[in-house]
Amino acid sequence: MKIYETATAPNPRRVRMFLAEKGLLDQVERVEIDIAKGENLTPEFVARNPMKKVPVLELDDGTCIAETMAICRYFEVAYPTTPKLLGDSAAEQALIEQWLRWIEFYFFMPTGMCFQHSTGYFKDRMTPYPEWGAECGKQVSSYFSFLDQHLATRPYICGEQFTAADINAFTTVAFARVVNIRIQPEQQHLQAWYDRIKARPSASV
Ligand SMILES: N[C@@H](CCC(=O)N[C@@H](CS)C(=O)NCC(=O)O)C(=O)O
Repeated sequence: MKIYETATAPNPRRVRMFLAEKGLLDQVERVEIDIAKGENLTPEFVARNPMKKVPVLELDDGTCIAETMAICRYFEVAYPTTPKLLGDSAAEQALIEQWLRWIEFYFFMPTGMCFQHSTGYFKDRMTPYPEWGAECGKQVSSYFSFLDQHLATRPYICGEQFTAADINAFTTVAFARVVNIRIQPEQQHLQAWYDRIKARPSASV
């Protein structure tokens, strides 16, 4: 199996953390794609993912799976004896899914938009609107406050257990540093949670 990914990009990091938590990192060969140079726009890459984004998982039979959570789900189902990160019971699975969607739509997306529109990183392939970037940055800052309150009464996003929701929120908080949005000194619950996740070996892969 191969994973086409970019070491510095947040979505591939989510997959790497997920694999590390499951002890599966050595099951995949990593192929570095330089998205700044547009290596994700080549015909070879587009044949693997017509959306032109990393990460992409390529199975040994040539099947290509794009989308971070689709890739994570593949590993959750294909390796059932590894630690479960997407829940067990119907209610657990649904609640984790709810959080994954909240984090993706209301936290990760605005962070990505803030990055793209305020830095112009992809200006060779899109038109940046700095005002939209600033607006998205405000949404990111309010999500930091929301998470700080949420984490006041539980150690992990979904309660007592570490899940994929923690991976997605953690990688988003880390990514927000590139647009200068950081945990504020008064956000002690968020900071304690962040430090807890950062101490896990999977946070360094
Ligand atoms: N919804 C996709 C998003 C993937 C994505 O946006 N990847 C970024 C890197 S984090 C990318 O490939 N950007 C290259 C580009 O936009 O040209 C997922 O969850 O995997």
